[in-house]
Amino acid sequence: MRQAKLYRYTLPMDSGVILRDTKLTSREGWVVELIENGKHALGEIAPLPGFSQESLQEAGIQAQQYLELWVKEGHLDSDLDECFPSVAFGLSCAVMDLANRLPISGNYQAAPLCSGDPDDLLPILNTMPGHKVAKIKVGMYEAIRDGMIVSLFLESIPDLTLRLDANRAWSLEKANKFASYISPSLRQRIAFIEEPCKTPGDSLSFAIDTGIAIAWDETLQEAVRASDFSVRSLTGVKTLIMKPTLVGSLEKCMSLIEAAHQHGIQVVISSSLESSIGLNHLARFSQWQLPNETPGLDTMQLFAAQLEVTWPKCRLPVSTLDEQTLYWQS
Ligand code: OSB
Ligand code: MG
Repeated sequence: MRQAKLYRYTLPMDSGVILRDTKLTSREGWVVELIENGKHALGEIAPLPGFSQESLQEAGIQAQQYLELWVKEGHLDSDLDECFPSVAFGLSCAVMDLANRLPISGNYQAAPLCSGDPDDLLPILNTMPGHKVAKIKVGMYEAIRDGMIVSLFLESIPDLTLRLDANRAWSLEKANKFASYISPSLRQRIAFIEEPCKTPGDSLSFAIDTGIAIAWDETLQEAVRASDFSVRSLTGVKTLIMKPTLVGSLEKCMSLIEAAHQHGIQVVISSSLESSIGLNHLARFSQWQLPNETPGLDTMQLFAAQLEVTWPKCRLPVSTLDEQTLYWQS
């Protein structure tokens, strides 16, 4: 006996979440539920506005087609990665979980994300056990101010490692200006800066000129959309930021991770603002495939509610799937 359900959810966001210049007041997406022989598994399909190419509606229609096939045949016949990335991700999570192929234990160790006032980070860092690593968004204010803040953090907390994310904000000149405020002896405690410059070429020049390691986020997303993509084209960086909702199925993510490691590139699993359902799958996937890498999943704090399952230590109210819209069921 097989059954499938497709829920459509809407969750309120914390006030002031800005995504590519647009305020995000709520997050919308789909949750698939697979039921077979009394066992249930969930998967989240949540295209991210401004990042995903597919719309919420397109993803839902495609998900329903694949679910109809699954109920009839018991498997997802064709190659999942012919689906939209968000659909391939969500369906693969549900299918893998149902088959007990996605190990239960997750990596919930967070690199606390600071996108506003860096002073908010200090109390969090002071209570962090073990290795201190945090992520700061830069490029939103003056490059000089960013440089001074990063330098201050590294100087005042000697066991701190920082991940930075500039989201392609700077010209090569501005990026170098930023770096000039960070003394060379502090630079190796910047684990990486994601996409410092407007173009990948300038980001590579920045890395060579400053000795600060860089990571691809947007560049990886653009590359996987191309049909003739190869990880070889991404060399020159230390790290790839992998957001599975924007990449595709867990199987596709695994083959990319393997190819990246063969080229000596690290991979960090990161969120695309999934609800607590997708976020838990990402934590489990990261622990399974990248047991020594802290994932970039500190995004529950951007929401005003969790969905159906809880995220460790998160005190936000939990909205159940019953409270959401059951859009389709077999
Ligand atoms: O700027 O990298 C981004 C989440 C959704 C959309 C864009 C971004 C993010 C994150 C996720 O930063 C958290 C992380 O990568 O640590
Ligand atoms: Mg980024």
